[in-house]
Amino acid sequence: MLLENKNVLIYGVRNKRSLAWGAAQSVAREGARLCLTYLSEREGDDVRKLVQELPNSESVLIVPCDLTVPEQVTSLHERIKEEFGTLDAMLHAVAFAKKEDLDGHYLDTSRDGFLLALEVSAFSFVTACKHAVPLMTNGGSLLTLTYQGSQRVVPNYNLMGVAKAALEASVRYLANDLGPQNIRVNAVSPGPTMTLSARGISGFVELHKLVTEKAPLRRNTNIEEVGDTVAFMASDYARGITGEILLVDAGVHILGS
Ligand code: IMJ
Repeated sequence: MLLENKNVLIYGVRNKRSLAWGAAQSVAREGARLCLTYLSEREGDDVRKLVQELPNSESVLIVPCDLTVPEQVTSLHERIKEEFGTLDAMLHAVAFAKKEDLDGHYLDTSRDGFLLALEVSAFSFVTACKHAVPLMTNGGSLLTLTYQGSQRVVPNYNLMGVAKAALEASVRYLANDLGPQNIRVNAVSPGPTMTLSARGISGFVELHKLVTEKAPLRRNTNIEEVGDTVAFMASDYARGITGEILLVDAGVHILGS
């Protein structure tokens, strides 16, 4: 088991299709002790139900936490310190932009929408890292999820592309800050995946179909393979990797058109 005796914190499980849920399953299977967070009480009920499917479900810590509310982040980490003592890995699978900012022209982005998307999708990773670091006394692995729309123009990704560019640059600066403490900082970048965050986005279904036809592996990315990559990146097998944006996209990124 890759993660035996390791403690892992995961933000962003919402339902069984969540990339964070794929990660929770892989990480639990590899023997880690888990803490999962949720936003609202309703989502808390859903997460508690999902967790029953995990091995050792009774030892999973489930705590409410909105990364934009400092007191909630502080009390989450107090709980983790009490229950786990230390932390070995953290996955941040959190993003939000207003629906109106994921359509039409990027030129029409409002100041409010911009600040919200960058706060929730990029600065929240800095917050999560800042709080995790004091518990990573034996080194650690800090992880986030990104998307290739940060580097290339993808129809309608718009403001999220800009937020993910800030997130990816944060990964590099944080990796440089924390390397001396043997804390690695990386992002996993999945191809288009059928999650709640992607369905309902205009053009998503068409893009999904195009990937099935053109991707070197002739299929889309699934949450299980992204989860296994997260487990690897959290483990000591990835001990030489930091500051990296790792694409897990069935090969789509190598294509020219
Ligand atoms: C999102 C928008 C436009 C194109 C998109 C996506 N493509 C993909 C996504 C091609 C794969 C999904 N993605 C990578 C995201 O980061 C999604 C973030 C997101 C989604 C929503 C939908 C509902 C809402 N706000 C959101 N904020 C961020 O209200």
